[in-house]
Amino acid sequence: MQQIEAYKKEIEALPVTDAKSLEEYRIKYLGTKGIVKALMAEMKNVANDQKKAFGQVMNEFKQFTEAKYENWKDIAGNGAASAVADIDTSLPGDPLPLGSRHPISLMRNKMIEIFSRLGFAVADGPEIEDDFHNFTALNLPEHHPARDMQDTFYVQQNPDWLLRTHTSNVQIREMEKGKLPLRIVMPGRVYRNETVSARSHCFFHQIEGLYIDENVSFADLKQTLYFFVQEMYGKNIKVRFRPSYFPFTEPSAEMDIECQICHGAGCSICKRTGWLEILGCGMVHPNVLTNCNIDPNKYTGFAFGMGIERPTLLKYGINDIRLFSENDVRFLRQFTSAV
Ligand code: 2NL
Repeated sequence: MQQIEAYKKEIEALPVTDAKSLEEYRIKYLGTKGIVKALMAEMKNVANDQKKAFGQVMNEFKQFTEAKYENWKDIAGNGAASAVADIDTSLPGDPLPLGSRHPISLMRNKMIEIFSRLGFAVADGPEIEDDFHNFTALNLPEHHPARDMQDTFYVQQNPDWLLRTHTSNVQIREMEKGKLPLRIVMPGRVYRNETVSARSHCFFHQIEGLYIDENVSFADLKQTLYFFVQEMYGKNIKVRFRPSYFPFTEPSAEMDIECQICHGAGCSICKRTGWLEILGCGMVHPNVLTNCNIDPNKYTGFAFGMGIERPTLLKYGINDIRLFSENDVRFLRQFTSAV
């Protein structure tokens, strides 16, 4: 019994820290030729009247050595050592869950990518804008319906501030910098005070383009936009330009593509016309150039603007514009992609 007490003291002082010292401990105390087994074998030499007391001390010692072993195995030894040995580093790692790109971002990135191949850089600007950069500089006179309170969200504390109604404010700011020539696209979010429905929202996305240099012509405008839709919808796409009006361009036009649903036959999507309107464009109005300190006798330029939501709805067969901003993961997960 004194011997058992001595063993206990020895065990308490043991520096078991790694797999090797743990294994040495196991063999010495718990192995088939170990101390516990040897003490058990002593039982037969113990006098009958002491067997019970010795048995109790013996059992307690056995439990003590086993508990120590389990405890050490958890902290120091076996866990770490065998975990290292069990890892096959040649196996591929656990896959990380991929997020998904928003469909509006997918469409916007594709548009940017096409224009970047033509040398257009991406420009960005504020969504809260002053009246000058959103309206006045763009040749929008004060009585113009686009400035009506019904369409525009104004900032209550300062009626000169508003949420931009198009991304043209960025073009104005770029022109103001005075570095020409300029060849840029402006993607971004814009705001209109409209009733929210399946077809329209009070905020949406737009991409506008601007090219200003000496001798930029309407032919350059047409060929640039024709290249864009060919890259977007395929080489055989049919297009048409219709005369139109915008205060900031003269002349102005709208470009239609052959309806992607009925291929010109006429359906509910194209309102039986066979054509889909996809963008507005024109030669930058001389007043706009003058407002930005650019000499309209030396420089000309073209500009265009298109919405991103509508072609995205068409491309993915989505029937409600509100899905874009509801953050429903069942909707968003359908666009999982590495791009
Ligand atoms: C549309 C039409 C357009 C522009 C945007 C523009 C900007 C400046 C000067 C001249 Cl700074 N033009 N932008 C020009 C024509 C059409 O957008 O229907 N957008 C959705």
